[in-house]
Amino acid sequence: FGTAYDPPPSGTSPHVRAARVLDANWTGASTVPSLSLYPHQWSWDSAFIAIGLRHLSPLRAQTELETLLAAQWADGRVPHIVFNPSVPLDAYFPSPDFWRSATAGRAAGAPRTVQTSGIVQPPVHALAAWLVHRADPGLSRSRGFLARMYPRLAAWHRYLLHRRDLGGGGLVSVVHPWEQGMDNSPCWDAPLARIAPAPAGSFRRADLDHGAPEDRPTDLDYGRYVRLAAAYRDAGYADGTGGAGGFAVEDPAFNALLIASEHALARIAEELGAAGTARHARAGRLTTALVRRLWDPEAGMFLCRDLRGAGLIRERAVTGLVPLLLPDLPRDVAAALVHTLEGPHFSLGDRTRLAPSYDLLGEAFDPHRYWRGPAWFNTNWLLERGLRAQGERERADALREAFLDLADATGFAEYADPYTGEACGATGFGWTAALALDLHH
Ligand code: 9YW
Repeated sequence: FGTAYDPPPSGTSPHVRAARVLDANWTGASTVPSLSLYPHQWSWDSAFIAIGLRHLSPLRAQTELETLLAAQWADGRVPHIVFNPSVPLDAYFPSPDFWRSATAGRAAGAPRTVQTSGIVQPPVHALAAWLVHRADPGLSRSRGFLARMYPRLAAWHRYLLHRRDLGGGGLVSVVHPWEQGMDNSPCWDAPLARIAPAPAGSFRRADLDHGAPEDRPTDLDYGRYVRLAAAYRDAGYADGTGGAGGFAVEDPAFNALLIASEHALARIAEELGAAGTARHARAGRLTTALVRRLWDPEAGMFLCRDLRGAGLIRERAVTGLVPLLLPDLPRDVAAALVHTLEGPHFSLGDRTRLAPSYDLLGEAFDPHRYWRGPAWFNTNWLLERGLRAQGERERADALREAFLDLADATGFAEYADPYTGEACGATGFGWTAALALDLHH
């Protein structure tokens, strides 16, 4: 932690420094998010990493996604972690012996040859596959990259749309905070409060061997994460009952990424000589559902919906700004999002140089604690893309500059204090380096 990353000798460029992080984290078939904290393959990390890797090695970028999708379950789910069998069990918690994918996930079609978790992460993969293809279409075609990826990506989206519409309103729900990817966001405080935590002594947090406790989720959070994951596992990872553990939330970023990926999948279909029309139309219907179910005009942003509780969760978090990514958002919605991004709650370009993960004025705001305030690089990359999609070129350029400065200055940190830019969490972090490379191009 912190010192684990040796700064390269001076004289190298930020581009070379970012490439070195990705080389160091490459295992031969995929890239770890962090050598110390996260020594396996993570689903949405790999998608972001492939988006950056395509500028260094289109072949490695294709392999990254192929390795992840090779661990797909027969029901279509793409697991949030693919475990590396050569990493000791106690290096990360929860380890394969907690998830027991091969046995507990048998009915859902977990793979036999590789061990995985049983929950999912945001579907950035079709978007990543399309961008990776475009980096070197010749190589992609000669390897049949898209032809092999397409059925898997289609099954992944089918799983989400058919098994995970727990609210019945056309959107996908997450059944665990780890699925949404912003683990301890204050958005989850209310839905998590209903979950009885697993006893503190029943598990051992490997993350605290590598991360400062004040930068990480609390033991109480972890107790609840463990309880929820164990309940889902013990129900055979079945989605029929809808959130076996009592947690079911419709999240703006998760659904916006699905929509962006559905548009990408339409382009992939067209590249393969099929029609993309039905997929574009489905993405349009999802966008309508997103606005209908999660847009809050008063907050000027999207909110999360708690399906087991009181409806919209009145916390402002960066997830609610990510739909900026969607070019077919209604104009007034897009304009309100830009306004909110620059207003007092996120203060982009004024008090903060990168958007914080959570409301600067929120009661739960903490500039160092994980997803409760710090600025993360993946969400800022999405916002940069969103500003560009909405024609906000100058704002996008400014965010791009701030991203590149801070990524390099922090040694490609996992996250940073949104006011001071101080590095938090791990350094030499995969998606930070990868997305910096992407923004260089
Ligand atoms: C965990 C790997 C993952 C990210 C998540 C982030 C964190 C903790 O690290 O999760 O133990 O899975 O919250 O978004 O994918 O970088």
